[in-house]
Amino acid sequence: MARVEAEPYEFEFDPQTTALLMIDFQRDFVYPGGFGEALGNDTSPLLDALPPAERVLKACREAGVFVIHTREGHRPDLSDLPPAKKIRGRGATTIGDVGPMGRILVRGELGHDIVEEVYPIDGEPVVDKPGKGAFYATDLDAILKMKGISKLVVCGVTTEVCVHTTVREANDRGYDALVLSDCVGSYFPEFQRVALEMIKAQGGIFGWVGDSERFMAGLRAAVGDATPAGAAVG
Ligand code: C5J
Repeated sequence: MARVEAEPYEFEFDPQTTALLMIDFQRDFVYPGGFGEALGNDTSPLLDALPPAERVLKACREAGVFVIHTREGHRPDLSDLPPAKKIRGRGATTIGDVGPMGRILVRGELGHDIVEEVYPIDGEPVVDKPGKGAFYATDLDAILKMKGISKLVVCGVTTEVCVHTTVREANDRGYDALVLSDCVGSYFPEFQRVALEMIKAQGGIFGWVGDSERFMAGLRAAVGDATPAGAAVG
């Protein structure tokens, strides 16, 4: 059993029944030129989450923790795009329109895919989701159940939107989720802070909040590792 210092209290997990959930680390959100920027946002806070998330991903792969990725996006014919989502924001460029990295949030386009830093490898399922929550209209729950997963360690973007929605959905389905504060990113620092506060409030009403270093220390202690404590993995 691994133990991670976290808030509101220690997060305990068995690496065999835990999954690392990497939420929507897509070019459309993280890089300039995508959907995030089309909505008027500065994407740099999301870029900051990438190096720690990359270290956690590497540590989980080395420890044999099951890794699963998600992408938000829609079919090329936009048949799964609610009209309300298409027009929300009244932007000049919206989902399905052509942007600098192809059609925005459309499956198969460059901008829709996951950034190189945390790109999936063989054996890591990628779940395509049309909504904010990763459980809505996807087979994520079925995959986790088949794997015997009961706990989630969560990285991704954006903190108060797809990460928060997914953690809430996971909580209602009986999963325990640990969100790593430095591995999630928001365009708005205030939303980042409050979103994390909300997860761990009231005794962990939606889950736990930790960080990459404390998580990797707990993982190392459980599975054994030649890497000295405190040293960066990777
Ligand atoms: C947003 C997401 N922010 N992945 N999507 O529209 O959080």
